[in-house]
Amino acid sequence: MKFNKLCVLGLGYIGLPTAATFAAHGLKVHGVDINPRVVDTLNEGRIHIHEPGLQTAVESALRSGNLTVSSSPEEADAFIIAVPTPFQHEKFGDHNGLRYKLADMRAVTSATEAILPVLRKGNLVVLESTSPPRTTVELVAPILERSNLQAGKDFHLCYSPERVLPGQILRELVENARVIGGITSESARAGRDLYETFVKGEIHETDATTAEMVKIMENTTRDVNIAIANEFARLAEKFGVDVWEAIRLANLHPRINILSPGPGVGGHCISVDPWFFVEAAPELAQLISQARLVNDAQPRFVVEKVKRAVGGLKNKRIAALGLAYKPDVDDLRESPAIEVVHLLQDEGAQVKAWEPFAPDAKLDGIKLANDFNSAILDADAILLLVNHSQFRNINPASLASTTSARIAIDTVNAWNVTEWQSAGFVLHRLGVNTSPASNRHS
Ligand code: SAJ
Repeated sequence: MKFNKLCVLGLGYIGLPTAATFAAHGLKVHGVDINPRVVDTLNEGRIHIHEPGLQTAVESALRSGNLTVSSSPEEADAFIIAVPTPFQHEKFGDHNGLRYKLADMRAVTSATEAILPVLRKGNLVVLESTSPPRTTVELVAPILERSNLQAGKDFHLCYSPERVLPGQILRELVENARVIGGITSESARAGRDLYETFVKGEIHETDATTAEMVKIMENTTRDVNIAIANEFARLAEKFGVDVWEAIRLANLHPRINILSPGPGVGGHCISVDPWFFVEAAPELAQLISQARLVNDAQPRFVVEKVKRAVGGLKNKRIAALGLAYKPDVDDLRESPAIEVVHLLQDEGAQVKAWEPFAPDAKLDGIKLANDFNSAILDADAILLLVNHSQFRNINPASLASTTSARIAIDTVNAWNVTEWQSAGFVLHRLGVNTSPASNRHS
């Protein structure tokens, strides 16, 4: 199938890079976002998110005339839906006392409805948003069929998950393998024809529900693996072991690859997607829900550690470094670092937070420091929550003269104990408890 014009609904972390990449490969792309601020920003040639290389890619797509942006869809050969599927914040499910989160599918529903007036015979529609199993068949197809066109017969319909890593989106969009699930094999074939425009990785055709499950399985596996790393950190603290050293040694085994503990699991993917399985089949997703609970409890574990390190939290001044959900990105969604700050404040600590990638972020109940120096100046303790390169590269010897703090707490294994100690700091690390008696035989 040949495509000349594409309409991309949702111009966020996935939709915008996808739109720009298709435009760079010669397609006419019309990008749609319901947020007028996003549309205005793009039409002024700027972007509203931080992603390496994206500003340049979008600028040249706009300049070439291949990319246009507005708030409503236009007729096209193909439509890609790349809108968020967060979880609901007010409503929860319940299974034998297990409170689980529910997917909020409103954006997928309204984006699909927005296509209806412009859907034509022979079109291809692709859902990219991570969605609970059977969404393409049971939610998207019935909405599109209100057009009196039949999915799989009059138009093609696919589910194709995005699997790119924030921070490396433009490269991974092109290089990663891609799974394309069609509601018929002809639909999958049409999906392949579209993505072959730029995808250099292998393209695998399958059915739509398998493709949905593949995506959630990937992120669930990562979540479970991080949960066990976090549990190892807790166990290591109990036994007086350095978890980072233990993980390093265990990972020398050819079939073991333990991930890194940290302050918890955030972002809009891994902390959300496993709940889609739990919601769909709570009685079957027991390990999955337990892993979610372990990771969600990690900010509390960090706060207890800080409390011990500084001797109680009431009125203690804590400089919290990093609020993003992971290193070197500006994305604050579902960030465990933010949860840590809230919990510290609930216990009476005075927190000055600093996030270099989002210095102007507006966060409910959290006051951001004006800059790094004012965050640390009169602190009692410095708490590292995100392994941003610029924090990892801090020189403790120079830092010592710019802060009153002599206690530092590292939750991401970024700082070297010897260097920090020589600079006059007591460094506490997640997954390491220096107080139990030495484990070494003398
Ligand atoms: N984290 C740890 N320890 C680790 C690795 C990560 O605590 O060893 C934490 C991070 O700090 C962060 C969270 O987990 O808070 C998630 O970060 P991530 O880098 O693992 O993943 P995301 O959410 O940025 O991107 C994931 C990727 N999925 C997989 O690696 C299976 C990406 O490929 C997907 O495209 C993306 O989800 C998505 O959009 O679903």
